[in-house]
Amino acid sequence: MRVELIHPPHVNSTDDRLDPPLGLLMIASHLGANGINVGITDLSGMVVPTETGLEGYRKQVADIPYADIYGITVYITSMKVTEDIIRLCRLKNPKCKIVVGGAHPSVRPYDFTIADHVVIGNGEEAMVRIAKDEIPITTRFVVGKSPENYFLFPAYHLIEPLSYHRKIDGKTSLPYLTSRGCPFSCNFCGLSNMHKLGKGVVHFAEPELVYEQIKRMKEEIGIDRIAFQDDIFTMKLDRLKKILDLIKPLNIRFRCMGRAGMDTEETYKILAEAGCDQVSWGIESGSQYILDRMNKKVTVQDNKNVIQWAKKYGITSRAFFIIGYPGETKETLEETKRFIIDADPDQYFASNFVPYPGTKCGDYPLGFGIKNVTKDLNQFYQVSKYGTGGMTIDTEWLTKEQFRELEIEFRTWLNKREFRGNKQDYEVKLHE
Ligand code: B12
Ligand code: SF4
Repeated sequence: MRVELIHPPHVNSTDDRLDPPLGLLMIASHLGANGINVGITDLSGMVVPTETGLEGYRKQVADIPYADIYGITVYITSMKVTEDIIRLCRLKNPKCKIVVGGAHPSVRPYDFTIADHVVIGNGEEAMVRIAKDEIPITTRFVVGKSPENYFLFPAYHLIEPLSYHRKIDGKTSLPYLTSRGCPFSCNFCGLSNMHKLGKGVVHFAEPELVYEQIKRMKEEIGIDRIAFQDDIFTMKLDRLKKILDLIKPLNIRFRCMGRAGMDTEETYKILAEAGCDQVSWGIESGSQYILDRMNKKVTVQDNKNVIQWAKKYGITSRAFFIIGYPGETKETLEETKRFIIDADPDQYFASNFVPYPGTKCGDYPLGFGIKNVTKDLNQFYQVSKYGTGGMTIDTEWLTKEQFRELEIEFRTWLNKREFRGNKQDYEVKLHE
């Protein structure tokens, strides 16, 4: 019995080989722990020749090994590519079972008539049951249950860590998680719905386990740069202190995500002392009206505070913004500009608002003043390959065209700003 887990390429991404697919690494470690022979094929970094269709892919995926079960991770924007990959897997082994899971199948399982099983939620436990033949082939939708341990050591040995592009302070990094879940429920985000952990439920790894695993990453893989992928790494100050005290002697450099309104100045002091290179936050907007409409549970001042604290302790501050959220107008975008001038984050990233299925905005668009959403899921990306805007939508406040005009003006203004601190290669190109 051989299971092959596949990460499809992402056509519209600026660089789709930044990070290895952590979800598949977690599933693979559970399969391995259950004695199942598993491999990972990561097709990221491939230019997909859409013009040549299936023939084009055929050459590129010829290397996918023969397997009895293929498990594919699917983001909304990789639906089309996934369908092609599934056809090729069936050519490789006509008797294979196809399983899909991840962000999009978890919230829109009915979109996947082409797969044998669609896993909804976290995939570790479900994939083991499928591989052990405990799920009848007639059961198409499999709801993932909580695994006994959310924090097995990810199966990094199945990938080539140095082939990925994300660098922290000049050296290749690996993604790693110390918690699963987020207690908030912002209207544009589908996380709690996607992972089926239950509203507001968060699972935490013990600080000692985090220390042991990071030590392993250093000793066994030679990696001393970690991209903490937790939605909010800084969530509980006491726990954070314990983790940082333990890992400090390992001399790693890392980046993570913080949370305005929750973090204190002390958070940034202890992060800096432990080797933190960069913190990012979903700042989203400089307008309190927009933040409230998003159910972000944060004030403009909270957002400003975290940026100032990070800068005070020498940590690169990276602010993510969403533009075009329903309610956005020329005036609210001006407020965001004023916020950026005032708070002056070192780095910034603006994504166009996208009403993803599984989020409150995506599932109840009319309630949010969103109109005429396209059915073409390939359009659901936030930033295009060239760093310019992705999808635009009509809202009660702005038409697509009006928004695009404001967006171009905003991006032109933003791109003239200094972009400080360590950069990824694609960012060097975008900001040169
Ligand atoms: C890191 C990250 C990235 C990274 C790296 C992605 C990678 N190589 O893995 C980068 C920056 C490249 C990225 C890019 C994009 N991302 Co992103 N990303 C994330 C983030 C923050 C963490 C992902 C992660 O590692 N989670 C931890 C692991 C353990 O969870 P997981 O991946 O979901 O996997 C679990 C389950 O989903 C399931 N599962 C996953 N795959 C499979 C497969 C099978 C067979 C089974 C059975 C189960 C299963 O089991 C896993 C283990 O429990 C998430 C938000 C989040 N917190 O999840 C957004 C998120 C996944 N991204 C999102 C989006 C929209 C994008 C982009 C389209 C953005 C854009 N350009 O417009 C691109 C698309 C990239 C692509 N490959 O298609 C959305 C997805 C929405 C959707 N419905 O599809 C999310 C949810 C953020 C959000 N709320 O908007 N992303
Ligand atoms: S946007 Fe961030 S804070 Fe809000 S629900 Fe999603 S992960 Fe949590």
